Amino acid sequence: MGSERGNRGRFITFEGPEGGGKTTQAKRLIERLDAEGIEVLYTREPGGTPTGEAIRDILQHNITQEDISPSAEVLLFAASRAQLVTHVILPALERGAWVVCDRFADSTTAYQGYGRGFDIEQMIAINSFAIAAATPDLTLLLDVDLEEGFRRITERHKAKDSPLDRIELEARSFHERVRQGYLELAKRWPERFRILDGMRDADILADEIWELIQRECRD
Ligand code: T5A
Repeated sequence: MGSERGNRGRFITFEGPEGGGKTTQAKRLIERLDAEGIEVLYTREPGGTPTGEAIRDILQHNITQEDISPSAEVLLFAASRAQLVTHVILPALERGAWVVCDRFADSTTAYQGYGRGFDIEQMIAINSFAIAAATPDLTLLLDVDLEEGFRRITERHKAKDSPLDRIELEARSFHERVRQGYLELAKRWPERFRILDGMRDADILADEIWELIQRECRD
């Protein structure tokens, strides 16, 4: 994978349903890459730029206190993404740095497409407008069952004394469609998706991800 890309950095995304351990694994991967002396940047969606973080407050914390229409939701996620790609991801990749992104375009296809029921091809077209040349080299899908995922995020919210956010509060059937949707996307793009069992111990997963990175992303 690496040699075709010359000096461009590698772009790795973490995806999956709620509580799969994306942030935990993204941070572990960053530590290992850092220790190898690789310049690497962690970012997340929605967010990662001042505009993106403002959009995150609208989408997750309902700061406008206005009902967000489903189509506005799609476009706000896409706007946050376009900003992140232009100002953060592409400049980093072009100077040879690696980028690890906690959720990216596949989240819109999974959540707004499979979850909300928007046309899948339309979501993919909107994503491709927003991401331009920033297609991930590798997408790590942390698959987890809903009970375990929600047990984890509920505990995390309890520890931080924070409420579940707008999307976490969606019905169980919504989150089940999201999970299945991700598995469909992994079938559609087998060249970049790798499915990992997010139910397993975090240390074991971190080792498995590291092996995968060595095999698939290092020249
Ligand atoms: N969204 C996002 C859309 O609808 N469309 C889009 O286009 C985009 C980009 C973002 C929300 O926005 C939606 C999806 C989301 O609902 P967020 O706050 O950024 O939300 O958070 P998420 O990305 O959803 O992250 P999660 O809350 O799902 O958690 P993670 O990152 O999967 O899990 P993590 O690492 O934070 O771990 C959760 C807890 O579990 C423990 C951790 O210590 C932590 O307490 N844990 C484990 N426990 C046991 N075993 C393991 N293997 C564990 N790994 C982690």
